[in-house]
Amino acid sequence: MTDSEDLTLVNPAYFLPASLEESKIQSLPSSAYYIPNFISAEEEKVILDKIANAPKPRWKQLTHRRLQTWPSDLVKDTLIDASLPSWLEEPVISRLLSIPVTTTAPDNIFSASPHRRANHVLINEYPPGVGIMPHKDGSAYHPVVCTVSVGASICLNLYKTKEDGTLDPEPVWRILQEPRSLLVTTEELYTDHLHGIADVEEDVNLSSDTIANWDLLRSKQEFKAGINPRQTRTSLTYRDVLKVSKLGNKLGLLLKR
Ligand SMILES: O=C(O)CCC(=O)C(=O)O
Repeated sequence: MTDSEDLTLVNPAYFLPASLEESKIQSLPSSAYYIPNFISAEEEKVILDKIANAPKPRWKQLTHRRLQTWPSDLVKDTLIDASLPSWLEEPVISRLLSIPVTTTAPDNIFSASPHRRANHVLINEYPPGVGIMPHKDGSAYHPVVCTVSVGASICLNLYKTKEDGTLDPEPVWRILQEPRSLLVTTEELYTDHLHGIADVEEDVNLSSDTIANWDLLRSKQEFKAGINPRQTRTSLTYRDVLKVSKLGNKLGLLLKR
């Protein structure tokens, strides 16, 4: 066995389950899946470099957080038809489409979505102490979100609304997302629950009792003290935007005349 083969056994470059069912977060309502080694460390580095080297106007600066939208912002919930750059297609989209939801049928997580694939990626960068308010993703998208995390770990909180319609500020579930992982949320979890990230310098009280995907984590040992000191974490959220306008193509043709 060569040194590099040995290294691969200890720290496999990436690892995909035979079906998403194998990676289901059992303690959550339908449905969420967590794959800890969805991309390799090398692929993570390429993605981080591409994000860092994107043209400056790509960044939208919010008060504490900044984000990039690919291929573009939505206009009235509509995407102007355009391809994603190759570094957002490969390896993530082909891997998403390659994993069947169950081993008994060929369907993947986007088989029922209008374009049968993700056509939009939001990139959010969270420095330590910065999160995102509890929210729902809304009706512009097919109800499947695939989140690839890079750079560092972070805790995603899931919330319920109370009977009077107001937000219960105490999260009902927490999901720990490690760098290079994939989290897929669908169905009721997408439509009925809110998600958010706390504005904290460290995630605390992490254990098998408090983290829904504890059994699926790659590095439980890293969190055995129950703490995740935040470092800059970036997420890439892949979705299928329902309405796509070919307007961009028509405009392009007109300009070429
Ligand atoms: O960064 C994340 O994991 C969550 C991002 C998010 O909530 C969103 O894009 O709507």
